[in-house]
Amino acid sequence: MKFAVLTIFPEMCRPFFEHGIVRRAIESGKISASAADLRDFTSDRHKTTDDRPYGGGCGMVMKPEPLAAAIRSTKASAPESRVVLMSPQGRRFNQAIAQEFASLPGLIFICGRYEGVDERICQNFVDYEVSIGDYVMTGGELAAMVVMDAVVRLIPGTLGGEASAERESFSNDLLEHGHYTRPPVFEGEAVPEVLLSGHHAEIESWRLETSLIHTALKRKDLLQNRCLSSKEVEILKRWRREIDTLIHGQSVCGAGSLSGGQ
Ligand code: 4GY
Repeated sequence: MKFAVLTIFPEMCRPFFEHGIVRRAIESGKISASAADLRDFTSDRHKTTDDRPYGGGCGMVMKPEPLAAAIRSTKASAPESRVVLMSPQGRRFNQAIAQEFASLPGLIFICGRYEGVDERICQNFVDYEVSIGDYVMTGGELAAMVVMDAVVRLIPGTLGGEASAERESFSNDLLEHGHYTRPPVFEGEAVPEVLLSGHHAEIESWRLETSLIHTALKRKDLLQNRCLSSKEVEILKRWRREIDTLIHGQSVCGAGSLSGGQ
């Protein structure tokens, strides 16, 4: 995977390339990453990358020529790369898009600043317009780093050590189960006993159960967009029975306990 970021602030990306999993992925040759300065693709002596909007109004627009030149220059050494524009108007980024991106040979990120990028670039040079959420930042650089970060860990061999990205949150559309490490008791809170038991099958079912219940409580929408396995249906029914028992126990104490004291 070849990542290229086109920006007027290439220095913003360097620390990201120089730490952690991303750095290791570069060192091991699993990915390459570069940040090109759009000013290097200007032809006037002031190295102008922005200009006033046609039709008037406040703010500035990124000029098309430096962007087009930078995209063409990057594609010359990575002709298979796709161009991604980071913008609040794009398709909302998620794990499925991260998977799709991870299978591509290269990504070229266009990072807008000011009021945005000349529409002719958006229409004629861009393959994907992607948003990381419904808010407006001062530039697309952080958004590009968010996308690269989610993509890099899906490239085989980049996570190193343990079983891989497959096992965890969102690969099965459930939230992660809780994680615990030493000490066994921290500020009066003990680690769930099953995790100390060494029973791998029981540990796995505890993990599935907590994942499912956390998802049901915090992100119902994730379950609604997904088929449940028979094991998962089983777990949810058991919880329903337990909650029913709890409610029944309350109602026999008197009608007032169910009405919430109003
Ligand atoms: N949200 N998701 C985002 C963003 C900055 C003005 C256009 C976002 O992806 N990018 O807020 N980008 C804006 C700044 C020009 C891009």
